[in-house]
Amino acid sequence: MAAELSASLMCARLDRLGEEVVALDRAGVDSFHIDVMDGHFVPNLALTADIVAAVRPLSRLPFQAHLMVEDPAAYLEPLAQAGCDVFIFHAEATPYPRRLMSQIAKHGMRAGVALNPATPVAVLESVADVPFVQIMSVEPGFAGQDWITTSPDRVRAARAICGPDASILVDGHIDRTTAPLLADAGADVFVCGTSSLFRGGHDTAAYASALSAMRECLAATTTGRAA
Ligand code: S6P
Ligand code: MG
Repeated sequence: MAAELSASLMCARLDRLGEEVVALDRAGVDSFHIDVMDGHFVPNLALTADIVAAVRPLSRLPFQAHLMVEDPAAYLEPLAQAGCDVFIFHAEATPYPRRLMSQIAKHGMRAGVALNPATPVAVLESVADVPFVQIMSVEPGFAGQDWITTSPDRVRAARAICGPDASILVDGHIDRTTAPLLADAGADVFVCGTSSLFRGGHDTAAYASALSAMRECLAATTTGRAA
């Protein structure tokens, strides 16, 4: 299975987000990662459904929304209307994950469940047939943080619970050092932010070069799962 490299749009140049989406699409990203925050679940604010709607016509690639909010259900309608394909909520934000997953499906989106670093991976056992899991490898809320070194162990545990067909996304300080460790543990979707994709220039050539470096390091992983 090929690794999916997802561009974290909150790390792009926000003063010209449309141009950034076009450049990233041309450079070969596989999807866009949209961080949505409410200032309560995490002490920050980020992107919104209106911003997604504004740039959505510029790419046919999947848009995945990562909901760092206290009431994810309130964002279903606006994000579905804006054109999001994947809706990833935090397990810590709802006591009724199955109900929310069914609401996400009714809105035509694929559901994903995200776990904060302090949340036991075993909570996934109580949500049957989780098709898409996101393991945070930093505390949510901010880009540019150091990664949490137990993250590969958490990915391994999630893979054991969710099985070979689930998608396991990792988010937080994904770079050429951390991505192979996470891939070997069973991750196959990698959020690329300031640690990998947005380190140099903000144009198609710079992004293509950063993506190629990421694919090269993932191709060398031992499991071959994400190569
Ligand atoms: C963090 C957010 C992430 C970041 C991304 C940044 O709360 O969920 O999606 O945007 O992880 O990447 P980096 O390489 O700066 O950690
Ligand atoms: Mg995120």
